[in-house]
Amino acid sequence: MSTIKLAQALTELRESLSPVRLRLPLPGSAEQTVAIDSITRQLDDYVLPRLATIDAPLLVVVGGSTGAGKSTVINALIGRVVSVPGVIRPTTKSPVLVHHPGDAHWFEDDRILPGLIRSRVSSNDWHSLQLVAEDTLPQGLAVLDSPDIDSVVKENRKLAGQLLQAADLWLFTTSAARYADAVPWDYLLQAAERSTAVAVLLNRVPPGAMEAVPAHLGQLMVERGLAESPLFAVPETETDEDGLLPDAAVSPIRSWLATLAADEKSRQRVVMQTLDGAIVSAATRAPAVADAVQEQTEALEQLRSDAAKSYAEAARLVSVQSADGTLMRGEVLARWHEFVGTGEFMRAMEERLSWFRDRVWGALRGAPAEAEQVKVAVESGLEALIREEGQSAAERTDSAWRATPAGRAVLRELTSKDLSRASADFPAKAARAIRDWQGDVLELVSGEGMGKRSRARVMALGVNGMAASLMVVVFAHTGGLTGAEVGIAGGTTVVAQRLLEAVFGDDAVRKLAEHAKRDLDARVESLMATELARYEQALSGLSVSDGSAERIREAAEVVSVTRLRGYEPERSAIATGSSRALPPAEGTPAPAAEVQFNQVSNTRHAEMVEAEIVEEDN
Ligand SMILES: Nc1nc2c(ncn2[C@@H]2O[C@H](COP(=O)(O)OP(=O)(O)OP(=O)(O)O)[C@@H](O)[C@H]2O)c(=O)[nH]1
Ligand SMILES: [Mg+2]
Repeated sequence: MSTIKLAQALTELRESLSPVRLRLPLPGSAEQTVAIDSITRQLDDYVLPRLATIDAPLLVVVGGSTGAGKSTVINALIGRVVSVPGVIRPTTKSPVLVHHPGDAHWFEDDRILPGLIRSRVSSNDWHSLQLVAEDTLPQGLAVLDSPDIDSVVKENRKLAGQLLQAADLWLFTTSAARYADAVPWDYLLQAAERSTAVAVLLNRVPPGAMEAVPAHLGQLMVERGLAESPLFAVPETETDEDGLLPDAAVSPIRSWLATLAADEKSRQRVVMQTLDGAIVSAATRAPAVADAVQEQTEALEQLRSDAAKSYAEAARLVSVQSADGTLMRGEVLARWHEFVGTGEFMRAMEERLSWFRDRVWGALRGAPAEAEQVKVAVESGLEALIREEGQSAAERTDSAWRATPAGRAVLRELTSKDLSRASADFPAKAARAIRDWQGDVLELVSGEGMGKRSRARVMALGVNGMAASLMVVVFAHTGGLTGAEVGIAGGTTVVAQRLLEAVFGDDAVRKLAEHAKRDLDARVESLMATELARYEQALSGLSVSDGSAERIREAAEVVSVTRLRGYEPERSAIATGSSRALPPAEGTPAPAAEVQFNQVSNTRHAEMVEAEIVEEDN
């Protein structure tokens, strides 16, 4: 059996889980967060240390509801008060671990339950573990008194769960009044599911109920997968002035535990049963954690892509509308008309190009104020378009996010920001981007106009007029429309085209227009990217690191495979049922399974205990 390889595989599983935080409240993620905590804790508190020190004493954790008599039973087992019982519920807060003095070294360091601070005095602190050396306890056996599992005190509940996960054997204590309560059964079912070694102690059974109640509890145990677990029934008796039960009440449990501790093989089998159950449980629960991690990643990816798509769409719509004539309406068109004059030009252009050129140039010369007006109109038209699309993208992203639980959760967290609207400085940024673009267009035409041929004409027309013309060409001409269509779409906008062609030549105009359009698109895209960054910011810090899900899945798989290879012989001894992990000891009741069919033995046992008590009383 290769415990080293198994320990390595389990350590890798532990490490694959430790950085995982499921930050998006998706359905089931809270459950998986609990699972991560529970698996890592059990690996740290029990599995890894147990695997490394397979010879350490058997740790029996006495768990159960408050008032069930856990502390009382431990005191009776030891024969003196080691854990103070009480009438105030819950009583025990700080766990007490009783061990043989020769076993002290197994518990004084932080081999198991590394989160608890060792102490030799009693305390009420949930972070401390009181160690009590007791030489009446057999070597190789340690008993731990735990707080209540279903406490009103949250820390008690948490600690009790943690302690039970660190146990080799649960001595689950309940009372005749409460043995059918739900919470204890949740624990017992969990134990059955994970093949944790369990013995059940039914305390405070009224004398008249010694037959019916243990039999009923035994039946419940059989039905819930605990047929192999021994069931001890302790009849209701008086405690002495120290709160101690008569010795006879617990002597069957004591002798059973002593037998277990004395027999190396039985002890090993109990350890192996619980240990292996815990390993299997970790390996089988981990894939669901991996699924949850993957769901987180996918949900985040979805949110990211919803936002990215919305803004890509915004940039695309601006790109289309700044090229299909949409902008050549209203103000821009009116100002352009003012700049170039009206229908005259159109007709003239069609008929006599040279005459047209003369007229156009004549009209343009000395009209810088009108060119400036075109520029202003373009500015506000383009700004309105970009603002509208920026706002629509915010609304689209917001509603896409609101449609998923993950998105709603992210938006809920962002109390200080409203992501359903474009950011407050978006209009200002858009205006700046447009002005910058217009600056570029101006540079573009003046750069092109430096050529020998065109220089004089550009000078004559004025750079501003040329720039305005190029913008008009961009808005009306580069969307794949033909000259005729442009004529229909933009009316006199075709004048801009002809004008520029006359100055720079056809080819150059096409290139200039393409360049200017590309430049505009790039500026709009980066504007939208700044807006998109707000959503990416909202998601930052929520992701689980790349490959986490795969790593967990693989680690769990390696644990399963290594366990099967290394544990096969050991397991078959447990699984065959030929030798139960928990052996019956002389003078103890039958396991739960037999209680149901052989109540006599249990009744006999109860009678025997009662008889001894009566004797003691006399
Ligand atoms: N007469 C009698 N009293 C008992 C018996 N078992 C427990 N008690 C009393 O019931 C009360 C609760 O017992 P504890 O031992 O403190 O119970 P516990 O399970 O440790 O409870 P928490 O520490 O709160 O989780 C105490 O007053 C005990 O003296 C019993 O068998 N007979
Ligand atoms: Mg107690």
